[in-house]
Amino acid sequence: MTQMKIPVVRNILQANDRLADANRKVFDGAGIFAINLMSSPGAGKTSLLEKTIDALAGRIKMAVIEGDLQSDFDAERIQRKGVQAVQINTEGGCHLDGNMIQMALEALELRDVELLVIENVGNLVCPAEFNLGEHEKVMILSVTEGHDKPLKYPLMFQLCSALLINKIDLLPYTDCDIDVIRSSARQLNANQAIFEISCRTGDGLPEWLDWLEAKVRSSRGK
Ligand SMILES: Nc1nc2c(ncn2[C@@H]2O[C@H](COP(=O)(O)OP(=O)(O)OP(=O)(O)O)[C@@H](O)[C@H]2O)c(=O)[nH]1
Ligand SMILES: [Mg+2]
Repeated sequence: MTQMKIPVVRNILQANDRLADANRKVFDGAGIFAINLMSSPGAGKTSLLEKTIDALAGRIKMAVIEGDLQSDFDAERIQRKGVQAVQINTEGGCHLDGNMIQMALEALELRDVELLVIENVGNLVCPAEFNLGEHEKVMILSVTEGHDKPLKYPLMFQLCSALLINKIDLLPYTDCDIDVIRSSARQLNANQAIFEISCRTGDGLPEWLDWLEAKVRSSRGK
């Protein structure tokens, strides 16, 4: 039997990087600071956005792209806060990619927007592999997920410039050791900013907001 040569698409990620570069040009051209917000399902991404929107109201104009397999629940939550939101449904896809963001940008009014947050699909693995053109990757780990997660799922921790440890109000009910999360995360990424927060009580949010505001302002100064 003669064997047919099988064509192999070698680098999906390379093609994605080209789209991400194009998105970055759009962000930079419009003076927008863009964040790719990632975590496991339910760690608190939309809750953090709701708190952040309230805190920055009147100071920084925001827009949000929401990524989910199905539903527009999260985009509705953002719109209820008075912020422009576009929902991407990946219909089974476990992460957002550059092409999806390119399409979502067409549906947004970018004028005057200073901060764009892209809430990725809830997943601790694949979203980290796909650049979207963002300026910073930010992640949340909630204490209910366990302190072993940085070393079990290292890539996201390696790539994110900020790690928010959320749901610290639940610490008394878990066996989570935050010092273990901190030291493992440091081992993976020595320069990462780490915040201990509760979106329920508001603890730790001022430090996160200072970090975020400083990033937006310094990107505008460039
Ligand atoms: N106790 C407690 N619950 C929280 C906290 N932050 C978020 N939650 C709850 O956790 C659940 C999930 O929060 P979401 O903000 O929807 O999480 P998400 O990461 O956006 O979820 P997906 O988009 O589905 O991946 C909700 O019931 C929130 O009320 C917190 O700091 N403490
Ligand atoms: Mg959400």
